[in-house]
Amino acid sequence: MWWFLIISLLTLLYYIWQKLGNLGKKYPMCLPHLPIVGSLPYMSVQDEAHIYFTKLKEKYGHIYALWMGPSYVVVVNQFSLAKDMLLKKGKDFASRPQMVTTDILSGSGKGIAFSDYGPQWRMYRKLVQSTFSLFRDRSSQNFEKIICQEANTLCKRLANTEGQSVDPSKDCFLASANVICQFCFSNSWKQNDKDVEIIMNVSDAIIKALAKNNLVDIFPWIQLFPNKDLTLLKENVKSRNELLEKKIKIEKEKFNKDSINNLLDTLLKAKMKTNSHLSQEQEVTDEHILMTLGDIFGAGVETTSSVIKWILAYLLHYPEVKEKIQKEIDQKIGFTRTPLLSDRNQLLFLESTIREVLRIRPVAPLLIPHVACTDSSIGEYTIPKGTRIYVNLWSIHHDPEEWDEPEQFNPERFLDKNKEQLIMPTSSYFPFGGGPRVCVGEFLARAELFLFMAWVLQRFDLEVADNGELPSLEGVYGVVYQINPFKMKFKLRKAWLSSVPGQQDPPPPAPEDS
Ligand code: 3NQ
Repeated sequence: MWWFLIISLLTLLYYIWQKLGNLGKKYPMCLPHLPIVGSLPYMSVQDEAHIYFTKLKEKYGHIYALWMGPSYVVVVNQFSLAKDMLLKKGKDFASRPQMVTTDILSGSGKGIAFSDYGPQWRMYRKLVQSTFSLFRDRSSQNFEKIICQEANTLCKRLANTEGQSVDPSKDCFLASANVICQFCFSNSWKQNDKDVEIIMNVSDAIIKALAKNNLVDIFPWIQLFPNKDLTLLKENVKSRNELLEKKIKIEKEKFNKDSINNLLDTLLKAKMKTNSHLSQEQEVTDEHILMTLGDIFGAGVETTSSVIKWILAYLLHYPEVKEKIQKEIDQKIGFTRTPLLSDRNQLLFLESTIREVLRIRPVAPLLIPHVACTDSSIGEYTIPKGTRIYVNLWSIHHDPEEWDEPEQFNPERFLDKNKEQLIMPTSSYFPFGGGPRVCVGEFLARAELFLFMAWVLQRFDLEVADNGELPSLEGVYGVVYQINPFKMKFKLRKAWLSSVPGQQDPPPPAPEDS
């Protein structure tokens, strides 16, 4: 009896202490929740997460909390709160949740996309950023040259389709894969190289498996039971790792510490520098190298190729937008030369269309989840250490308080009234995230989207497939917000053909040495 009284008294005192400790602290409104299952019984499964979280805003406001099983989660639906969290207090929220699926993908938190915030993450992030700077600044083999070479090859492949109804996925994947392959290894695959076919299929399988496994990320103990989707994820990640290891083994032979030309070189040189006296954290291991390359390769290919397909789909739905872009290309560039990055401040309709696609169909509608690495706050709301945070980019990019008719595809919202200047109508726009975890490949992604589209639209008319079907604009939620497969036709423009009568495609001129 005495024990019961003592335990009851201690529990009461703890409860009072908790309440007193929270006096004056304001927490986001929380969905109803039960022990163990959390808020899940009260949540709808009809809509995809980003749509459902946006609908919940009507009842719970711009920021609210819920329990995903045992995990306390906060959803941020408004740009000023997102800005506070990502930019003003970026370091407080720069960690990542430890999840079963991303642990499988990242070798238990190695690499830079899913690894925890700290000295080791900062070291690898700096190594990647220094390599990006190398490709931006040097005159030979810089990003612009590499992308133009791949754009030229892409256009030749599309010309060979001779106006048949084709799925653009493989060509878009190969073009962006070769750009990131140059960045990682200073070489590229040929179109019929079997490995690139395998990588594409494995990548697709991983993305699909990740989408099916969200329950195990909420209840990790589920992995103790037979789970075919998790087995599939493990098998495909194993294949991805083997393919990458094979590539690394071949390219490693060319390593010369005095001539650093790509990301693998940068990582191998860093490994040479780290020796036994350095702490475990500072040591560069082969697995960290593998996972960092896996992150950059996967992010570089899947995001860019996905957005290119969204742009093609929207231009099929809005042919008048495509016409305006082509008219602008014909006026500003013509057919005597191929597009360059310096044309970005000339081709305003193309640039505004790219921005609008990134708004209306963000690559990561909920970004990659963040975690509070210390007790902090978002706006006036207290956020305890360990809270998982979803930044609802979908809600932010479709906020009717910030965007005029947000559901409408309207690239000209990014142009001034005279259509002569690019503008940003609101700050409610984070297509590449923000803060310490901002997309490390933003510059490359924007350059690829612009150049690939400028080259394709200079040469081809885009037409719906022979079955007359337009692509679905619904999309499939996942680590990358992908478009459903579709077919279309690329037909060489008469204007292009008459400009180079009977000639082979002009080789891509060497862009101005920057
Ligand atoms: C990739 C494995 C590849 O086979 C499929 C695509 C994956 C999952 C990438 C992931 C890195 C990776 N393995 O480590 C990227 C990810 C999640 C895209 C998918 C990404 C991202 C970047 N910007 C916007 C959205 C997602 C960063 C890591």
